[in-house]
Amino acid sequence: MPSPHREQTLLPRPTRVVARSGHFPLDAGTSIRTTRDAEGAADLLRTLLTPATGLPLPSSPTGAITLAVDAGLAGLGREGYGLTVSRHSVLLRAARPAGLLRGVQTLRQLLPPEALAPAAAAVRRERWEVPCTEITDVPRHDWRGLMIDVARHFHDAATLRRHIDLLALHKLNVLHLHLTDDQGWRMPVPAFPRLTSVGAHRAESMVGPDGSTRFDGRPHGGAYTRAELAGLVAYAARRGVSVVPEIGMPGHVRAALAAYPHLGNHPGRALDVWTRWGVCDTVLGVHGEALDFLHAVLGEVMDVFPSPYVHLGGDECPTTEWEHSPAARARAAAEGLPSPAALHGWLLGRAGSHLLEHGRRPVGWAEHGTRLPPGFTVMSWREPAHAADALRRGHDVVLTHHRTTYLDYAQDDAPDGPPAQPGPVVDLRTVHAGEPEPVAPGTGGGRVLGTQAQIWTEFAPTAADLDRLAYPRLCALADRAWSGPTPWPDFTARLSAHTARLDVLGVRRHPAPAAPRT
Ligand code: TNX
Repeated sequence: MPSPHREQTLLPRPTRVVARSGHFPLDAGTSIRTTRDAEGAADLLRTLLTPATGLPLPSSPTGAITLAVDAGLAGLGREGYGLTVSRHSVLLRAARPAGLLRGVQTLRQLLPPEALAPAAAAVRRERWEVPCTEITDVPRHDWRGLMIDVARHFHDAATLRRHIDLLALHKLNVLHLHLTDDQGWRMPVPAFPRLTSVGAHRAESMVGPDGSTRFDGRPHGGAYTRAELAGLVAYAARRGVSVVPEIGMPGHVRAALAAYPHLGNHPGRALDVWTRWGVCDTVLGVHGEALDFLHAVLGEVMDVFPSPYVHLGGDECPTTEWEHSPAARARAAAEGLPSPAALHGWLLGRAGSHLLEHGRRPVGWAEHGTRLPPGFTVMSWREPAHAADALRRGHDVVLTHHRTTYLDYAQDDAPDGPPAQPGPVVDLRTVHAGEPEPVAPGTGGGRVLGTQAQIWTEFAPTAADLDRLAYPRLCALADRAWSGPTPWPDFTARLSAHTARLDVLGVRRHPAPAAPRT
């Protein structure tokens, strides 16, 4: 017997749900009718349901399931949708194709959890029942994402595709890939082949946090091919997920400098791909060759990733090397900068302008004591005050405060828990509560685009680690990002039903208690 209350288990919570009596039967005879621009959503529905249910769900002009793009529904925005399930028909409508992709996930969650099974675990039934309901659903935020750091530990394309599927299930729409860091460079750039032949491999890894003196003694490495990245972008697009690439600069570039030492501030000095965690002193040079390098890398990034946003890092950039380099000091003076430290903003400004000239938008991490150049979208990770400050200065903001969105922090204080980034405990309830949203100042100010979770992977070498860190905390972030604040008991009730979906999908989740904390 299907649960009569399945519409109460939807995660994220829809804006408005009216339960009706009865069920729509889904069986071998059910077909899908589409209007123009709705074929992608029909394909996704089949991709998701056919392997588990065995139902072919062919397209037909008389299908009982209608998927319709109707520009007249502009009030639903880019991703909103309306879903009406009655005894004889299902009508899913949206103003834009992206809205239909969200509605398809809702329709999937209205089925029993077994309907999410992979083909190998398929349960064959003659008929599946969708409870009758009327749903209108519009997201609170446009940017609802997850960052995965594939630099500290490489995670292959198959693992990322799985995460894209899970993001889509939760109506998240951004996969931010942290592709480069001191410990590894994961994206090939044809003009600079050593970035991956050398920069993608390190000799060993530090065991334990920054400052630890223990190493694992094992090499580590990996890089994507261009075809894999292009495939990932297409796979994500079919599910309504945008892949936002991050190429970190001017700090966090040691892997690139190990491959090409002349791009740094000490051309003759050989560097290794870093084997430690923490903040490294090595930063990019500010000479012509370094700028040419950035242009080549960003050109390739823009070729592979159609995302309107490209992340340029900008975090944790020590300025000592520039202060001691005659060439950098000369550059600072020639540019009229008050000090070599100001080269940080200058270099980001140059890279950001290059993106803007090509119709893309630069994104950066907010840092203490330095401001991102105009035109940057700001990720405020250190302090909530950075978000409010950036908004006032006209930047759009993505809320990424470490205390509520860093999923590399431990999720409970169990003394024998798996190794985690030292820091505050970020438990399920903390993620669900989030940080109070800053109020955008209105005219002339920026906009809060949304929020995203971060998985830094110093302590997450395996695919199972990613699952455990992301789930169920990412469910809480998704709920907040799509629905806005929801009451904790309401969230936990929906999560405990939703957990059955995660289990059918084989998610190796953290066994977080779904019951309210006392
Ligand atoms: C800070 S957040 C970093 C990362 C680390 C992370 C560990 C940010 C922009 N930089 O480089 O991986 O802390 O939690």
